[in-house]
Amino acid sequence: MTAAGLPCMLLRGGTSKGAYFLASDLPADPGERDDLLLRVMGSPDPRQIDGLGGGHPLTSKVAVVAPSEESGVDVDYLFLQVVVDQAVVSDRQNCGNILAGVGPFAIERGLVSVAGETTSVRIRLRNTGSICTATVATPGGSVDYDGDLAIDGVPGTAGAIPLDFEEVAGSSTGGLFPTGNLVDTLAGTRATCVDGGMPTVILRADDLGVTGDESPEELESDATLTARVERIRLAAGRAMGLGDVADATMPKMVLASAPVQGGAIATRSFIPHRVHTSIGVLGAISAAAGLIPEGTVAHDLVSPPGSGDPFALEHPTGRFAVEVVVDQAEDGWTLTRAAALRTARKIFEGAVFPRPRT
Ligand code: NQM
Repeated sequence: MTAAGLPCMLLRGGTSKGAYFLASDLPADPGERDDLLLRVMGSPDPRQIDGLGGGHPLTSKVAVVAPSEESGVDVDYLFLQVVVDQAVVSDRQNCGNILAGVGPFAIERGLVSVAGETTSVRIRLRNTGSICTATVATPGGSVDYDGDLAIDGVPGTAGAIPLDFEEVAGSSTGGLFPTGNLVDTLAGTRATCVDGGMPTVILRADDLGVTGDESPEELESDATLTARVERIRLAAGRAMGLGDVADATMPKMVLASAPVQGGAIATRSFIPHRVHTSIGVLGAISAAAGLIPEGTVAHDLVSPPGSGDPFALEHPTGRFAVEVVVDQAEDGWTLTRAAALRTARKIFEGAVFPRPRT
């Protein structure tokens, strides 16, 4: 007997792709919900052949959206990373790329009314409690996905969705520099631990014996390198107050090197076991925040942008420019501004038929 179909929308959000659901269409119990989502996405299976997932962490993502009960907030967004090859669904990290599709989804599902040519959607990121205001083009009363913004890592162009973040610094760990230091030595390697919405560890590519312009495949196939990065990550998890991160999808590990395409820095990001084909949104904001202050591990590699210009992070498929302002206050470092431009695309809307329980 075929199980009932589940209302679902598939959207590209930034450089990721995910299944978007109304919370009211999913079981309220997290265990039951996660079991259902594993079957929807086709995990665990390296190819996710029996589900919606695309066999890579960047295409194995879920957004759960609900009207918010909080005044001044339109919708609550819970991000769930469905691990490709393990029966694991994790709510321990945010995702700023999938976030780009939340405003359009909320408008399409009638949770937010169209306000005019553009509609601002104030979103609570339930994974960490942060807030983001997303601005969606809504000419003629409905979401317009088309436009002329190209983002590297996505073919063609689409309509810009500005994302403006609040309360992201330290949202998983309690501080922008959660160890209290700008540089730590972790498993024998210099590192900057930073949390600008995504717990992130910055390493110098040259300290790890690589140039930093390798492809994701080259980095992933270097067993000595990946084992060393993982040792540093486990030490960083403890140092950042995240505990044992062996099964967690963060902190992210960013290898920094001198820019080669006119950006401020070159990056390769382990997320944490596959290497990102570009870089995450909050990952990029966190990395920028951990590179800008003098004294951080790779600050001397940064080619500073002109005054008022965004901070462009080079990555394997191009560049991603973020607006990040970091200030030093009496009680420590603060993230005064965190913003980025993304696009989203509605790909499919209908019902998904989860694989039955085995
Ligand atoms: O850092 C991938 C992505 C992400 C996360 C990851 C993201 C973010 O590109 O905000 O967007 O690091 O797992 O979707």
